[in-house]
Amino acid sequence: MNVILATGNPGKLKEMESIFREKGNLPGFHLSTIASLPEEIRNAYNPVEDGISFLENAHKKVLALYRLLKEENNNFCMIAEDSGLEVEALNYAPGIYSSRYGEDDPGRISRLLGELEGLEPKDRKARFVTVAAAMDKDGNVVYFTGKVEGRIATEPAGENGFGYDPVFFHEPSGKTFAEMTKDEKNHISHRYAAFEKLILYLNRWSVRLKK
Ligand code: ITT
Repeated sequence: MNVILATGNPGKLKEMESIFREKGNLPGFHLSTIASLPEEIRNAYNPVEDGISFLENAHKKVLALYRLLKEENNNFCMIAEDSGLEVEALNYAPGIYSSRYGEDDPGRISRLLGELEGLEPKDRKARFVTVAAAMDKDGNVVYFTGKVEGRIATEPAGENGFGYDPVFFHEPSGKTFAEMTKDEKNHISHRYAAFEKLILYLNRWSVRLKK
């Protein structure tokens, strides 16, 4: 079975691939990305993220690819995720709008820091959330959620990761996600928590397929 990771975000893709490399012992499964699909499918893959929850948007992403691939005779499983940052003091914004909160990562971070200006650490609580979805060739879909708690730092620190990582301070580690190595982040992140469960499910699925 061809397991296709569907995301247009290179930071997410790197993390998803490395979680799959570590955990994805999936006999009979071949991991690939939308980059390996024929050009016309790649170009046509443009899910509209107008859902009102992470789950709905994750569903829209796998469904968009399913619609493009369902005529193919191959056995495949599509995997996508919707994720974002929820800040308590901002009524859980930017949430599902995290990628649209500003023009680019520096713009999004500076807007966030501006909104929280003057707030003490205890009032800067935030969490990253991921909802990962897997859909098979018959349109069956499963979802897994992962979260990680932290707070928004007063200024960016670190060069690693992507998105809001430079301002997401993880209390137990004493550093921001951008100050962590790839491996450190990948073992505590919201994405890891969701994909760990999803991969466990795929493993059980592959065992059943072999019976
Ligand atoms: P795809 O939909 O193509 O997967 P996207 O970037 O549009 O890519 P989302 O709609 O799920 O993805 O938006 C998620 C945004 O939340 C992402 O662009 C970042 O700004 C932020 N985000 C999610 N996970 C993050 C992480 O681990 N570190 C930092 N920022 C993150």
